[in-house]
Amino acid sequence: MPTDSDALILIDIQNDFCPGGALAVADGDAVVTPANTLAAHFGIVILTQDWHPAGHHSFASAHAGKRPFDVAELAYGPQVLWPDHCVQGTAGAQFHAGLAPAVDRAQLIVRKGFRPTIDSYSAFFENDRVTPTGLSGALRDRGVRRVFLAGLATDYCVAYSATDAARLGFEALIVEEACRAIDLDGSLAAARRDWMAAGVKGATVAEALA
Ligand code: VGL
Ligand code: ZN
Repeated sequence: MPTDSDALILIDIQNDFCPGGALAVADGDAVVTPANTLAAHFGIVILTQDWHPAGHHSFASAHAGKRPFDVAELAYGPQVLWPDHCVQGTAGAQFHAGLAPAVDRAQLIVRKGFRPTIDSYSAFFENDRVTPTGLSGALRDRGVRRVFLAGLATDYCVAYSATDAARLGFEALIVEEACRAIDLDGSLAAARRDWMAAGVKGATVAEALA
């Protein structure tokens, strides 16, 4: 059973990442049921919400001549350009309606990607890799030592969050059966290499609840 030093972090389970959404992840809504199952058994449940202003720099539409999934050089390095998604206040930015049980259990909702010129994949840092979201302090203040991560997308926001958690000294486990990937040009395999190198482990839903 999860203890007081365990937290569940549910990443970006929002309409725009689910089928029919602006940046739909194949089968993305399949994570909703296992996410709710996990949330029911963790005392500390934290959600992240991708939360971009209109015209955000990670949107291809903000760069003349660029198309979604092109890569641009931004001030902090290469950045994949996405379709407009998770714009603040839109239906696409809302959590999937089926996630309501987990949303009700959440102690904290971390919004990210709201600075107009910096994207944010990780729940801990903006993509400049130095601007913190505050989540690390929130976890430490609660006495958390181990985090289980699930949600969307495996190879971007889940992978970055888990890798940062491990680097920050938390034990980090990805519950892959409660994740789905974008898998752009081998991004899932690359993300898996990175998170394994950082010491991130995997767990099934059953193992997370055991
Ligand atoms: C995400 C791309 C852009 C994610 C967010 O949640 O994985 N991916 N914004
Ligand atoms: Zn985004």
